[in-house]
Amino acid sequence: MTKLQLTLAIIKPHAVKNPVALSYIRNVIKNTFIVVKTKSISLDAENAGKFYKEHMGKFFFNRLVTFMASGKIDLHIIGHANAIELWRQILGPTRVYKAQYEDPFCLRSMFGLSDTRNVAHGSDSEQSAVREIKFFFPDFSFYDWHNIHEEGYRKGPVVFNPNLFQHVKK
Ligand code: 3AN
Repeated sequence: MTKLQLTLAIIKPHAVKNPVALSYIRNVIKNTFIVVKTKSISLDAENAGKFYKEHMGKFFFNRLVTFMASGKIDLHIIGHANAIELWRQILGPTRVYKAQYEDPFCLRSMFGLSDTRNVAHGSDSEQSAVREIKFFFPDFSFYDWHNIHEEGYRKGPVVFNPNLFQHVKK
């Protein structure tokens, strides 16, 4: 069986505030991926700017940073053999109108409000996933993940703990 790849999923503020969207998205996540870590935080504008630093200077940067600092966000480290690509596929295209036209049942089509308020984030490469997971989970050890935990999650048995919103080894 292929090793579990990790990616970072971020549920953005407007989706966290919408109970229908949130429960739908959470069900998709927990039924499709191994949820390794979950936390809920409020991001300030300074840290939102650091997280999205590659977009600094773009016309939507201030809008994006203000939005990401406007309410709680949910962070999930999720695992799957093809986690990065699969989560981005479930999200759909970045731009919501394009998503609605091309892929009406993706999360961004169903719950996206605009190109900024486009439901959720997914890392776009292994390198971004490592950077982004370290950004939000500085204590997460990739060494321990690869050498101690990954095999147990992959081979199981694991159970889902709804209070933690995480899978745990039995
Ligand atoms: P993705 O999140 O699909 O990887 P990126 O990395 O190009 O897309 O953009 C990061 C975030 O910036 C998007 N999730 C979205 O919130 C915002 N964004 C991207 N393009 C636009 C745009 N044209 N107008 C407004 N916001 C945008």
